[in-house]
Amino acid sequence: MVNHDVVFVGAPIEEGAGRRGCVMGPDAYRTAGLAENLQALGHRVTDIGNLQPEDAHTEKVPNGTVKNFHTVAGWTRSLYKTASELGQKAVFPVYLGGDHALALGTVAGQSLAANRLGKPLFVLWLDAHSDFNTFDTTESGNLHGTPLAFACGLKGFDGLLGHPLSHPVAPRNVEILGVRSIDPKERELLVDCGAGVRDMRMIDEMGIPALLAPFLERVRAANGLLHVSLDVDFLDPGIAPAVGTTVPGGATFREAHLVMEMLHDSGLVTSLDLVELNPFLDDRGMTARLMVDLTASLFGRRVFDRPTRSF
Ligand SMILES: [Mn+2]
Repeated sequence: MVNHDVVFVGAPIEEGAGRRGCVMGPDAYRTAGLAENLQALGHRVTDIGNLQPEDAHTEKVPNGTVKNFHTVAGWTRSLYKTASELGQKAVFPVYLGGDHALALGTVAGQSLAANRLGKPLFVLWLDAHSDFNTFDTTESGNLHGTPLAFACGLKGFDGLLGHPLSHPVAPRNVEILGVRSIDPKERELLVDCGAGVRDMRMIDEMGIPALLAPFLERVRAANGLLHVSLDVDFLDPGIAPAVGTTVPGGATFREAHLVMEMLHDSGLVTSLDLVELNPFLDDRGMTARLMVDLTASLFGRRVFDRPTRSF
């Protein structure tokens, strides 16, 4: 098994979500033993602590619907800078969220880094939502519903970075898996841009391997880098209640672990977001522990490695 130099980047942003609590996410992962679990698998872990948002308060607010624009823009800039630096090093960054607005910075930064390394970036978006709204289409104004559209270079994100996005992700390199809630306007944007969308019905009818294996094969054939963005609401709320945007009918325990084990087997994943964990809504840490277990599967843990434990 490949041993990675894993770097934890805490991003306690909660201003992109509609309710408070994601600020506690990074520390919940630490408390649930994320570092210890990866170290037990032979990986080296460095936790650089929590980032701070840059100051973006002079930017013009794009419209009256968008919420907490200056704070989210500040986080986007600091995460973009960190991700573009880490993405060029021989390390495996794990971004501890924080709500999904953190991916405004991480995906764009990893994409810039991939370009500098001369490789295409692919993105696997594990989420109940497609997060493909723009500042113009968002109805809630919560910017955690926009990062994938921004990363793909859609227009209407002026002022977020302070400069145009130089290296967007090619939409055909994006695969959204597990989706079961899309707004009408973002559906149009998604269809137009050509990103891969695999909804829960497809998982029901075809199963995870038939959907995920062809995507991984495309990443491999292109000698690409793969960024995985794991939203807690990808999972069924019955096993993962600690998220502010639950949608019934999510991925089961077994489906989610299968995704992670296939990702590990592929050896293709180079960076990871863990987002939308809201510990304030958790039930005795069960969601934080599940996210830690899923991450351990992504880093190579097998059933054989798991000590039996009672629940
Ligand atoms: Mn999301």
